[in-house]
Amino acid sequence: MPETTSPLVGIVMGSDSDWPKIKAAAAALDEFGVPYEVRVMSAHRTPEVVRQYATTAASRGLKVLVAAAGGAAHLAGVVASHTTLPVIGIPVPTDLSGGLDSLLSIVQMPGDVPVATVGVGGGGPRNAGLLAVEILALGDPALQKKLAAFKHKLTEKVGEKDAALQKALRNEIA
Ligand code: RP5
Repeated sequence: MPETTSPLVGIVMGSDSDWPKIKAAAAALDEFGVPYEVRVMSAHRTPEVVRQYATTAASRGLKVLVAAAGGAAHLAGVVASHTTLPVIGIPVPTDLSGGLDSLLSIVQMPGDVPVATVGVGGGGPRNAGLLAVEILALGDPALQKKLAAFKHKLTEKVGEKDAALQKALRNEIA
């Protein structure tokens, strides 16, 4: 994590048990050199801490909030209710249908209180980090350039995989 600049992204999670499942979000921010902070707080166990954090986030210079929780996952929604900053929700996988409970708790927000929800597991947490980077890049040409290079690399990588597959298929047929 970059330590010299103040954090632009706040990552909060309902429990420390969530961290191993969502740390790809932080890794994506690291990849782009975006400073962030990580906190554990719970909509149910520490509601006052959550309220304090969300209401002061913008004045502390944070620009995007990422909130991860599992099960009755109300953290992202509660954070969003207390701030005008964009909030990205990460549903944490659980034993109930792989985390369908988390997903529905986060994605089914009432109108007027948006939470941008990423997928459960897989590329979800990484996408949360990347989405935060994209939001920040709107006002940061240098970050925008890094994102363009990232997209270009993706195209190259998939192109290489396609070429390798075509070659393997030709060899199978021959
Ligand atoms: C949620 O409850 C947390 O986000 C976590 O996913 C889940 C279980 O928390 P622990 O019992 O492991 O602390 O609020």
